[in-house]
Amino acid sequence: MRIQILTIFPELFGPFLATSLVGRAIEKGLLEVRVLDLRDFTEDRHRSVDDEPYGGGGGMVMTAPPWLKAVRAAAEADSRGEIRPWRILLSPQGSRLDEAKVRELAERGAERGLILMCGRYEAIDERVRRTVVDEEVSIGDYVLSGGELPAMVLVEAISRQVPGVVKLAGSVEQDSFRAGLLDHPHYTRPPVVEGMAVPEVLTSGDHAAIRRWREREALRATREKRPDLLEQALEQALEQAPEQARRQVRLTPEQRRELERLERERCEPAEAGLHSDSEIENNGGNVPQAGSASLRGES
Ligand code: 9D3
Repeated sequence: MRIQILTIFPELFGPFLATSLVGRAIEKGLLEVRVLDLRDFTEDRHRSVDDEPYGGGGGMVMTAPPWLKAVRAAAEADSRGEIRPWRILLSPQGSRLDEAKVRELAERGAERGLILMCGRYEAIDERVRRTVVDEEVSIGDYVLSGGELPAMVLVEAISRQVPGVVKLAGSVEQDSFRAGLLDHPHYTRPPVVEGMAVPEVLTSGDHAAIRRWREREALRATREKRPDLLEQALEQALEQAPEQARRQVRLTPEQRRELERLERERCEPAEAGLHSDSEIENNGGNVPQAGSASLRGES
């Protein structure tokens, strides 16, 4: 996949593109990233890319001419016959990036390449958006100083979708039961950390029990930290497959029962349900952990 980035701060991308997963993807030739300095497309002595806003008001606006030149040059460099690269403006006005959008952009990128346009200052002249932008993307509702970090976010997320970049860890089957849910807790050596032991089930060697524990803890984590994701999964189920929704789309019947059990548990006193952090700290290395004891007891 070919990605071109337009920015007035090309130096921000150096270490990012040389490091870790993205660095290896580029090394392996799975990904090609070209960073272009917008100032190279200016015509004046000062290489200026901004000016005062028509109509007044604070802040500066990026001027259209360098953008039009730069985007067209980048498109020219990566055109495949009639197909030109997909041009994305990173912008607070864009639609919010999520994993579905990442997959969509990864597909488009594979077909035609991507141009990522990073703005700075208060805004970009509207005529840029109207002439050389296919899509506006935001990475979330908070204020940054420009599109460079969002572009890196996009590059990293998209790289992970390129075949061969991420080595497949865990089975597809394992992944599907957690689709739309948060991950379960993880543990590694040493077995005891400041009095906190590893849940017994994980060292039991009982793979079916481990699977059930992980599934349950994924549900618990989602309910506790991102209840909106559970609602989303159920909503999607109702929209996409009204008939099957009751049975299952994103959640298996077992998961549904588990969720109902967790819901009941939430209404009961704390000792009957989750162990608090202090209990875990004070249990001197004894095994009961994050709810595993009570859930074992119930089933
Ligand atoms: C405080 C300035 N804002 C006035 C309402 C407008 C504004 C202009 C330029 C806010 C941010 C920026 C620079 N940000 C981006 O270019 C940007 C961004 C972001 O700030 N948040 C999340 N995603 C993105 S993508 C590009």
